[in-house]
Amino acid sequence: MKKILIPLLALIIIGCASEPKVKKKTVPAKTVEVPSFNADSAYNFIADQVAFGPRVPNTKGHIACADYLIEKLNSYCDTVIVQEAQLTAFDGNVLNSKNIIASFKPLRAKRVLLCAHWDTRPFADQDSINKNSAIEGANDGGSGVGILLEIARQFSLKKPDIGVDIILFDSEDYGQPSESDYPRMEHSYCLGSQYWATHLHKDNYFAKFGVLLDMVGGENAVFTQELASVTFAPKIVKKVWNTAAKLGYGSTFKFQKTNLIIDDHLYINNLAQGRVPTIDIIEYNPITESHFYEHWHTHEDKLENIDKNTLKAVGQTVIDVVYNE
Ligand code: AHN
Ligand code: ZN
Repeated sequence: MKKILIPLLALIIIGCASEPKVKKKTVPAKTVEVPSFNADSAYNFIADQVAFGPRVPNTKGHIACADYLIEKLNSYCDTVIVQEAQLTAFDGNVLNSKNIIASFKPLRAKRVLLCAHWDTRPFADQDSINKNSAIEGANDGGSGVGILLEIARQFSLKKPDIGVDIILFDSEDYGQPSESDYPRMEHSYCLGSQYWATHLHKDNYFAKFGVLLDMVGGENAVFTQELASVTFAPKIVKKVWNTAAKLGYGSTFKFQKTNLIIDDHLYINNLAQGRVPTIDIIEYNPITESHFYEHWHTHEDKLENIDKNTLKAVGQTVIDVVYNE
């Protein structure tokens, strides 16, 4: 016993004696100050959009809202590119479309993409009345953009280390209604994102991942893990849902897998050659037949039905994800 103990003690003593007297540098745990997402501000950005009336392509409200979004993003971001395109809808109308692309640190290689559609639906085909008039689109169109404008405002006050692109896609919601006299057209939704994914605003564009926000302002909304998101970007789904849980939004972001949704993320994943694995944060409603937001494509999709708690849960989660990247 002694034979072992003595050399061991000697080793320890020598070890201690040879220890330099300078304080050891401890590697600080990676803690980043994450800005607080202001849901009142996001709500006001939705109110601003709604005040233009429906944002249906080729209408006055659409043109005026585009100017507003470009001006706002120009005031917060380093660069703004407007990608214009004439896109033919299922009914033969040519939609004068604008994808609005705003960037922080446009030259930084390490970057992420945040996106939402900004146009609104020209019909209320899920309503029982006035089916042929355009919806207000506070949630479906307004909410994702409202959150992204508030995120842009926060990033202008304190820039994240990585590059960030914010894309507001146009002509997402001019899709063919399920009951339609026109011949069936595949891929009639998401025309703006289909255009972007096949005509990238920069050659060789690449982002580590993308997050799409769609119908992110409903009262008591729940967000589940949609199939295309889980298939194309499983790690991003985990990252975002784990972040939400960490922040205390576990009852809003449910670890439940749900069916595929045809939305902008599907075209980014399918058409942009794997350059941006993208997830969709979109309300899943277990009660409605469509499983979409209860007022989806009806005239009840209006400002008074927007819930600031939902905006906060989504906005804070996305900000946290970006700052911890
Ligand atoms: C369809 O309605 C086929 N897909 C959902 C895409 C969408 C419409 N998101 C908002 N409005
Ligand atoms: Zn819609």
